[in-house]
Amino acid sequence: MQAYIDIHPKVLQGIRTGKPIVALESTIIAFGMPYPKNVETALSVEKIIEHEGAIPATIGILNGRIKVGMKPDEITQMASSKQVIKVSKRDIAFCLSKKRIGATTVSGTLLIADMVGIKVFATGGIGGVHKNAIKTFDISRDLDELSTSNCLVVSSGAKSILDLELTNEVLETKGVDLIGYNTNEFPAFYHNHSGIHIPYMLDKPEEIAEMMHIKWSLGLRGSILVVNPIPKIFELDQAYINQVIDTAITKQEQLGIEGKMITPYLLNEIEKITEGKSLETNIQLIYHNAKVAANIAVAYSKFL
Ligand code: PSU
Ligand code: MN
Repeated sequence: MQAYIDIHPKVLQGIRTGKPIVALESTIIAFGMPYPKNVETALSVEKIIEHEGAIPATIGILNGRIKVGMKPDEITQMASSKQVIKVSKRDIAFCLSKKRIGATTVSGTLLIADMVGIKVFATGGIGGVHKNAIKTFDISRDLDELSTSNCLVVSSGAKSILDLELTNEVLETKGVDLIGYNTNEFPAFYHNHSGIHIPYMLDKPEEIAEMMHIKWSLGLRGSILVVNPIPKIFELDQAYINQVIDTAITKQEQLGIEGKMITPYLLNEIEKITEGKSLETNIQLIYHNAKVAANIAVAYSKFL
């Protein structure tokens, strides 16, 4: 394994000594935001995690190596490249063998975090069941990887580019623990009103840490999804953003954008239509998720 993975010395030391670590994905950097805002955001997210007393570990692929804990110049290299592969499980070996730059999705990052033993991961939104999945079969690998990896993921739910009801059904089928952080409603990323009820709500990192400990002590394999609402002041109007999303999906279908480029296309299009408003929201909720994830990692470190 070591032949293909570089773990940043700080992260490695943290893993060995049971320090709090928070994994971060890189698809959000390469495909979720424009350059140079993506670099700025990625570095600020790391600062927030450090400020809360945890070690950030941005994960991606460079020069034929999986990087766990990318350095600022590596983040910048990925963020400014136009030749990046979006990496989930099936892309890892190809990307390494061809020494391409690979940005890991939630699923790719989860898989790698699990390989090296990182237990907490912060992201923006997870992938899920796409709106017309009944015809296209388009269901994100994220849901499968959530069911097989053993990690705690903090996200702001998922965007309504997805069918959030069906996404929740699949999360249940796959046995992914779902906890609302201070909420009983599944957040819809840009706003907090999906109408989907979450039975379990917790509001203290210590309570969540205890749940992690109990679940994995019992050998109950799989991840825990903590959904964290975006702070009210940053919420976008529900009717407005839903209309923007519909416009973006119509355009994507007309252009025949397919497969794994659908999500990046929609994110980009939404940003264009909202003239950057969606990007600002996106950045704020990632900051918030990073903070909550770091707090949970710190609370969980007493079990390590
Ligand atoms: N949803 C977002 N922002 C993102 C993504 C999804 O709101 O940046 C990215 C994540 O990396 C996620 C991936 O894991 O897209 C899912 O892609 P797909 O739908 O192709 O599985
Ligand atoms: Mn897909």
